[in-house]
Amino acid sequence: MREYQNIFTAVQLRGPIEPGIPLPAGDSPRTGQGGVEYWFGKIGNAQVGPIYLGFIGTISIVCGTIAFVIIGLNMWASVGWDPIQFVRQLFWLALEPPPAEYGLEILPPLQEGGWWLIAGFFLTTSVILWWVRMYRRARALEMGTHVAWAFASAIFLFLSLGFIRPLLMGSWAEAVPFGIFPHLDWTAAFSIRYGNLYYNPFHALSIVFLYGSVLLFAMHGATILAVSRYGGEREIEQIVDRGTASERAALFWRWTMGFNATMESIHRWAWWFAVLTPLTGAIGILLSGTVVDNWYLWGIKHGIVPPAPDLWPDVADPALSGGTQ
Ligand code: 07D
Repeated sequence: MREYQNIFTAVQLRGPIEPGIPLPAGDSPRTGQGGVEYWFGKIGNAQVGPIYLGFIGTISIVCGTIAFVIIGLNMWASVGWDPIQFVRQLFWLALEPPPAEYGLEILPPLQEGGWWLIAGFFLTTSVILWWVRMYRRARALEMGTHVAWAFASAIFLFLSLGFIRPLLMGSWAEAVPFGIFPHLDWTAAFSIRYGNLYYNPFHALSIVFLYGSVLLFAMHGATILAVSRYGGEREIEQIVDRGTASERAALFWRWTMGFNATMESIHRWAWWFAVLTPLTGAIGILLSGTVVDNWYLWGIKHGIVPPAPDLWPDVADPALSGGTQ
């Protein structure tokens, strides 16, 4: 059967394994020799590995595994070490941060948040070391460090939620619990505690960039697929060429919406939207409870929210009598 081939639907050639460029002097060697895997070839490159783990990568994985195991064992202990209940209730189980009375104590009792702090320490170390590894691998390949800086933006939100804001509020109890539904419940409780997060303009901005990222991703992915019959997936060479798939793709957008990003600028659009999602989100989180105590009342004060009495004149909103913002 004849089958149309481009780089997306590549014929899986079986050549010698490509090890990558020589490593700088003093770098740890790559792990494994690499091999070819048919099913990976269906969704990406058929060659898997060799992977560069190095010292930092190995320590990062060790720390991540320690965090994962501490969280898992605490959850298992919380159902009396019953393996069936562990599996049945897994999505509901939690490892909670210390209660408010411990403030920012370095090591509260293990069963009262101590384990949460230890797991948090190892998880944070793991995430930061993974960042260092991404930065260093990019430098070793003489690339830009854009991936590392985008990752840093996500790490900033992660640290704002679990470390910086609790420090500002003076209590670990402010941080997010580990657990699937427990962390979702935490977001709902946080939203209610601060008077509805929808009225936090930085939460709104974060959603704009999140949804914007989705839109850009769909537009760019679809455009490149649509011109792949003209070799559109060879995006970068095509930036500088005339009469290419890229030019046709640009023309499509100029015809349909009057404006087109360039092959280069579309990737800047995507990078900035993705980066600004957690960055604006982190600002919103850091302002909640530190600068603004109630986003709903803040919204009324700044003319964003119509005050409830206008809508229901006979109902007195209790929040309006005691709130601070
Ligand atoms: C979370 C941080 C980086 C993560 C890193 C990874 C590991 C894994 C593994 C232990 C993603 C580290 C972790 C390696 C560990 C093991 C095994 C990035 C993260 C580095 N909201 N909301 C956002 C919407 C509502 C609430 C952002 C929509 C309600 C809270 C985003 C809706 C309530 C917070 C967003 C909606 C509420 C958010 C996240 C709709 C109650 C945040 C952006 C349609 C449910 C976070 C300012 C992101 C934030 C956040 C979207 C509704 C609460 C834009 C679409 C009203 C408390 N919400 N939300 O990139 O930044 O996350 O808020 O209703 O903290 Mg929201």
